[in-house]
Amino acid sequence: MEGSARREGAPVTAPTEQGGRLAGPLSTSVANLCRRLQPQVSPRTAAGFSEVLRRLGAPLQVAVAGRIKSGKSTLVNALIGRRVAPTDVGECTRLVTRFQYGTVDRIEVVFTDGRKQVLPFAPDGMIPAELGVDIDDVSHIEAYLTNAVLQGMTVIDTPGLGSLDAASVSRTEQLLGAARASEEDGTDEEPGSDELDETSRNAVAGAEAVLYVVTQGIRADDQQALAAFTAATASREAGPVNAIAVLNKADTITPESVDGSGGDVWKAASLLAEKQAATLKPRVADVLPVIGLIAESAESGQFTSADADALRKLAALDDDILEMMLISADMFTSWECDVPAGVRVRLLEKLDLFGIRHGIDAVRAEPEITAGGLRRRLLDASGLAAVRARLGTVFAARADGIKAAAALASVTALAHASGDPAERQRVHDAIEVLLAKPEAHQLRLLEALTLVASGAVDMPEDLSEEVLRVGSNAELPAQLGKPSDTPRADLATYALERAGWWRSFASFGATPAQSRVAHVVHRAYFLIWQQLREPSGGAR
Ligand SMILES: Nc1nc2c(ncn2[C@@H]2O[C@H](COP(=O)(O)OP(=O)(O)O)[C@@H](O)[C@H]2O)c(=O)[nH]1
Ligand SMILES: [Mg+2]
Repeated sequence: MEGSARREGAPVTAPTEQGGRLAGPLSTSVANLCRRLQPQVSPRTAAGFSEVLRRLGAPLQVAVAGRIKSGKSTLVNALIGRRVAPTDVGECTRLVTRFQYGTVDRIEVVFTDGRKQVLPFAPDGMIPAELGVDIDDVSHIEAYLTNAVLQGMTVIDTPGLGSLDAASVSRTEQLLGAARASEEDGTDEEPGSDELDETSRNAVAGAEAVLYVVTQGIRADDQQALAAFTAATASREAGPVNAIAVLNKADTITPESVDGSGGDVWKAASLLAEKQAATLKPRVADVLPVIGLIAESAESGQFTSADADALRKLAALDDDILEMMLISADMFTSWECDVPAGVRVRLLEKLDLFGIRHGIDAVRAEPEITAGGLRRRLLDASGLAAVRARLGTVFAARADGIKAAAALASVTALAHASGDPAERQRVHDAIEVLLAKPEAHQLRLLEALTLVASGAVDMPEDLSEEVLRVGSNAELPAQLGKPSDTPRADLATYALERAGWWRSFASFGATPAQSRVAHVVHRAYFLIWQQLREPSGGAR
């Protein structure tokens, strides 16, 4: 791309804690577009572009969304590897908290008027559940943590986007927007950002990707909840490109309630997750089962050697007694036994009954197992590794495309908000020029995918599935819907065949809107075919 891509070390934005690195070539071209346009637009739009530039240089913004009590904060802690977000109760669970990378651990309360106040961590290292300030004046909380995970993404914990009442949805949406407006540290280094008005702010506000947390009780209206996320992502639809869903609390599923589970909790969870994926399609590609609570305890140092000792003692009990105790939480804590009731309550809080049983089984299978070994067993049982892997392949690998697309959406929204038709046209033209470049094809594909996934362009089901497959997979065989060990020559033949098919569909079979999508898909197949023809493994 233009030579400036090489010099991306040069500060694109005011220096931030994130270091302002662009995610890749697509982000770089959008950044260049913003910089080129800045002198040609009104000061207010230009200020908006500065915001877009700053955002492009920050890690991917991932919002964790879902109903209240679906276990969002628990999962956030598991992902960060530190129990820092309060769960369950307390006023903090009603606020948006942004977890971002910082060189020193620090929490700030940001007030609606822009004021900030540093907050001490609670003695247990968490964000205090009660803030000691008037919560009605609070916009959101910023948590800067040294945890490495956050170098790759900023995690936004939300109170309850998608909860049933509209008021709480809109509060979350607003907070996500407001959070954006004052997220930067050292604002004064950024000339012009003060000129940002509300409309412009909203135009660049919001998360870029979403981790959607559902539980067993998913209903049709969770579709609505997913749609509600749109407003929080700067009017960009959440689709399979930038949304991942997990079925949390897999441990609480009664396997008997799921046909074909054979009484196995994890099997039941997988079956249920598949069903939910069908309900949530095409907004998410699939749904991964996970046990956030066990993941959190295993990953954040909550599971201690004292807990391991307690599990060992429990493992020594008679089967009959143990079975009785594991019937319910009440039975488990109230039964007479050597392990003090307080210790059992703690175990229950950290692992719940499923985790306790799993731990006991692990001890019985391997009596010499260490506390560390047990912790790893529990982590394995939580399903977190698969979620992490998915975050990596979906979000990390696509951060460039996701960020660039979100930035373009913001740029368009800013131009619209300006109310100046000439300015709007200028921006529009510049975007068209950018999108016409071959290297921007990935952006076009993401756009086409989003149009199809959101239903904005109607496609026969098999075709929309194909668009989703080509657009939302990272590996070539998966893009083509073929097993990963398919010979390259076969893949190439197939890609070429589909390229031809989509080209004729674009010309003959399609509506104008379908035709636009079809051209993009044709080109995608063609590029895949080109890659497959390259002698060495250009596939990755
Ligand atoms: N059994 C079980 N409980 C969980 C799990 N994840 C979270 N919880 C519990 O669910 C409650 C609500 O969790 P929280 O993370 O605060 O939900 P949020 O409102 O979505 O942030 C807490 O008591 C958690 O301990 C899980 O995977 N299994
Ligand atoms: Mg919460």
